[in-house]
Amino acid sequence: MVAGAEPYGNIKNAALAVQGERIAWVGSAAEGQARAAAQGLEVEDARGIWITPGLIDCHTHLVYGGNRVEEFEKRLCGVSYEDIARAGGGIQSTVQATRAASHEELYREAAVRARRLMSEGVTTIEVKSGYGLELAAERRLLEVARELGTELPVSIKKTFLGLHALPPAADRQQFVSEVCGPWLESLAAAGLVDAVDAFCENIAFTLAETERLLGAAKHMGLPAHVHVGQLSDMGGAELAAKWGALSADHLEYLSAAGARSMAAAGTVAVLLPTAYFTLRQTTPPPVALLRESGVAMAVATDSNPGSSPCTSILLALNMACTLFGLTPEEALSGATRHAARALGAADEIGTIEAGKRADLAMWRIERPAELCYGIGANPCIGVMHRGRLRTADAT
Ligand code: DI6
Ligand code: FE
Repeated sequence: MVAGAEPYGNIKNAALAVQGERIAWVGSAAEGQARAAAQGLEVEDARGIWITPGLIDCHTHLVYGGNRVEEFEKRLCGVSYEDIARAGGGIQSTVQATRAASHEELYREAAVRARRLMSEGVTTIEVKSGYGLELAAERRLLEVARELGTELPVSIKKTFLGLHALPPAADRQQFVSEVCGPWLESLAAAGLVDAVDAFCENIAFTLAETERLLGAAKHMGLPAHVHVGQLSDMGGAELAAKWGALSADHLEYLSAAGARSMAAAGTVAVLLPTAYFTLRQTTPPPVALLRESGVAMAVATDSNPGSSPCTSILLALNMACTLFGLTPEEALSGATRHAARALGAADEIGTIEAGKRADLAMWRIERPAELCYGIGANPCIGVMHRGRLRTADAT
């Protein structure tokens, strides 16, 4: 998964050198040995394992209180996700549980989920707020996200999902104005916002409301992600492209014009197959259209209590192949180089190249497609994060 000429960018019999937090050099084992001998470097024999870039989960809602298992049961009795949301359940019920939880509880539960992802080779996780819906509660979620990154050997990207759901009894216009004005300013000033996000959907926020957040973010020099086309096509992909969003996420409902505009803007399509699976949706994202249009596709877990109670990036890769028809090579690119692009971090992570961060995952597999093939298998035997190695036993 480097710049090698083989499929997956593979280099056979490869070696790499790490210095501090960075990859210093990548090449053939023979050359690596010669260099190491000449410079008197310490050498570790990886003995036939596969090394990939550390995996990147570029779309999660990892920090929240409680769970939504009752809603899961309701859906299995025929009530739809939209009906539950309209009746004040769904996101709103997680908001209540989140507000009721202490900082410590939120951290503890999110850390369990983060560790599960990390045990599958994940070295970077994007974490969205969005279950607070009031300034202090949103701040707490972003602080917990930041703490995950300082306490655990994983890199965290913090996204302020200001427009996730309208609090009950709130005035729409006033809420949107506060989110896009004082809330965003205050959270960004505290260093808690790497990017913004909005849920642009018929059960959530309109194009015009989403555009206000995108405009405010642009004004402050902050990048954006947007949830679009999960349940309907409202033209959100075009809007994301118009504002140069890093990513448009979900995209089950996407027109050819939407895909074209994303390609032109370089907006990455983040596909979330475990959410599609959980909601038992039947219209997959138009992968052929995305391919033809030249839109980069990332794959993520969307880990959240409602539509994707999933903490397995490998399951997301499997479902990207089995449900959406990605090739295993596309799926793996989706959790490495394209996920890095979706986070605006392609210079730092996502491939094994000299100068990039030494974030690596080690696997006991025969060929890379095995990372997409297994269901419930975890062949990860070690992870390096910022140049520091830990083996599976130590995680
Ligand atoms: N789309 C999603 O899939 C999550 N948020 C969003 O905007 C689901 C949120 C939830 O149901 O709790
Ligand atoms: Fe989401």
